[in-house]
Amino acid sequence: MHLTGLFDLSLVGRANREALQYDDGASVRTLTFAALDARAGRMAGELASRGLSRGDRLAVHLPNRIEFIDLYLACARLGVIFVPMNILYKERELRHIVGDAEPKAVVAAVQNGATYPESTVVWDVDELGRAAATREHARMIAPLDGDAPAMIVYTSGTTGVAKGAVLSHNNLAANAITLTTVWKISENDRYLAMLPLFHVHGLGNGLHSWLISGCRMRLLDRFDQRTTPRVMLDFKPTLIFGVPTVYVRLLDTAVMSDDDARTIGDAARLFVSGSAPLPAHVHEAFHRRFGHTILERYGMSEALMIMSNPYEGERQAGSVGPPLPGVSARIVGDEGVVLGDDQVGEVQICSPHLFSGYWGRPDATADAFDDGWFKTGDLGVRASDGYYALRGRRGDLIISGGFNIYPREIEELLLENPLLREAVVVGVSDPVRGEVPVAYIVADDALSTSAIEQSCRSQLASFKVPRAFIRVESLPRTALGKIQKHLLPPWQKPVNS
Ligand code: MCA
Repeated sequence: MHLTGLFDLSLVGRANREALQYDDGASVRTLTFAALDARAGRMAGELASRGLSRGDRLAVHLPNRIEFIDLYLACARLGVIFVPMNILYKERELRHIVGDAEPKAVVAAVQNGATYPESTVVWDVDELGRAAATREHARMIAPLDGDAPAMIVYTSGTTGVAKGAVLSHNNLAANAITLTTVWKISENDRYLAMLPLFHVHGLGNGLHSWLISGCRMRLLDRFDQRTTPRVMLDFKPTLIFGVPTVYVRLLDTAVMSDDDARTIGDAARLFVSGSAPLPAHVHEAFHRRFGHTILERYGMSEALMIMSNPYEGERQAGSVGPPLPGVSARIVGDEGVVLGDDQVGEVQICSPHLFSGYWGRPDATADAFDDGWFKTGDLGVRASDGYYALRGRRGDLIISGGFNIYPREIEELLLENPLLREAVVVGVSDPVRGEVPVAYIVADDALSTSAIEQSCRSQLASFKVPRAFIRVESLPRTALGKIQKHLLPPWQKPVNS
């Protein structure tokens, strides 16, 4: 179905209810669903007048703000394919996405100071918002099939090049209908949106569950340990979606007192964690301090949500639960053999939320599937009770603060420097972010570490910049030349860094 039909359950059906609170820089403003509907209609009119129509792409490079939502709703109405880009991305990363998705324009906050490829049409979000505000509210809804693409989400691969996962209206609808059902999200909820809207977690799960259920949402520009606890005390959310780093931060007694934690816990109904593994000790400590058992679930950009611990029933620490309704899963061994319980293999799935393929990459798409099953690249095991546990990745992937980092991308950048002969990037465990990247390099003495770091900083999103560059004489390799990461000298995080 057309996503707009689902959104209208609230935009039209709950027109006079309070939909959203957000900070416009001067004060906290409240909008009803009718007001949101009108904003979306005006924005759709503005985008159409600028030549956007069904099948065109619009890239959006914005932090969380109201216009992000206007643009998303407007694109869905027009059948324009929405391409969110991580706000932390630098020119190198943006150039690749813009070159690949070929959007008609990029919407950005000019004061972000980001640089886009020369030929890119950039629309300043403030100017666009002002232009939209002068338009009549018209409900322009392009007819389209539910299999039409709604979004292209860029996700890096082991090749180091980000590929665009194409998600359809049907994919996003099925995912959100499932989540609102299994997590019992209703219009009585109060949802705190603090995760970035440019990723599937904040957008595909958060924004969609809000719009379908018609609950009340408080939009924050981001999670900030200094300010978010205050908002939690004021807004009293019942529903919180977080990544493990958020929960680790909330457990810090310097961030929040035990009393405040209890107050927040008493008002809340459900805390969900995803995007990275939640350590069992965080699970337990959170239960002690907030009186809630975090519900851990598993998903990825290509497949949206895959598995979830139950709302009713046992939420097991270290497990991601059974597959969600409609999702079929199997564990496959090295020889392509389907394995039984308690055996570790690759998680493969079929699902109504599964993407149709990578934008313009039939070969990568074909590689990602095995006889219709999507190869997640994650290793997992199913217990006899039907719960799954993840056991790492097949390929290399570092997850830092819930953001995915593919070592290959950083290695390729490092090796562009002729004074640097070899480089390997590994994930080192970190108590707050889960993992952080560290680089081992073989380089000429003439090349200073600070110059290498500076070059990474200017070209990569900050979370991808290695925390340390360790010089080694040579990289330990097998006879076949494969790098033996376990033989690299260990790195100790300096105190206070
Ligand atoms: C982080 N930074 C940001 C933001 N988030 N800057 C601007 N806007 C943001 N939204 C930067 C900071 O500037 C800083 O950069 C660095 O990241 C760490 O920030 P810090 O203040 O120390 O924050 P923190 O307390 O460590 O918390 C970080 C965070 C952030 C807020 C938890 O990591 C985050 O929002 N993660 C969520 C990622 C997410 O939504 N992933 C979903 C992917 P510097 O280092 O330069 O100072 S979707 C997915 O994985 C699948 C589908 C799934 O299953 O969900």
